[in-house]
Amino acid sequence: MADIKVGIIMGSQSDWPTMKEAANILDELGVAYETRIVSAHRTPDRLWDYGKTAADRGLHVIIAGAGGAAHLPGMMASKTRVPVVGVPVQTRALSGVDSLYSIVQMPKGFPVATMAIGAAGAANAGLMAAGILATGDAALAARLDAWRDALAASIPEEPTDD
Ligand code: RP5
Repeated sequence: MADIKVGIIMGSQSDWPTMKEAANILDELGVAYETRIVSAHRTPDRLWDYGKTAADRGLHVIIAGAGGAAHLPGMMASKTRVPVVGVPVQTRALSGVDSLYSIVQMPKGFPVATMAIGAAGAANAGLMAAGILATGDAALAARLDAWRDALAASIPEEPTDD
């Protein structure tokens, strides 16, 4: 089994199309990860077990996405010292502002590194996790630098009408 240092967790199957953006980035960068559905409300015991065992299982970063009353990232941060990167999933009723506010306003002592709402936030969560791991992994650091350089190179200097 690959040495898995990143956990991608989400409150529901319905979050996966968003959270897959984080997984795609990690795939591009050659970072192994696990994926789990862990709902703060529907499967609280699963949340507790995941948080309780995360550090001992060798996880270095947890990417946690949820929508609406998005308590998963914050509760996970309460249960483990493993850094939690929160992704506010875009909801239909309130466009994800509810998710954002639920995740970002953590009390002092239990931080969640909160990303943007939706797909861009999930992709950035993947990049954030890779950046954290890259501080102790020179090969990954080189791959991440190359990824960033390629993105910069893909941006045209001038706009066109097409
Ligand atoms: C949250 O409720 C999940 O993270 C999801 O974003 C939202 C809706 O879940 P489903 O009703 O689609 O399962 O807990």
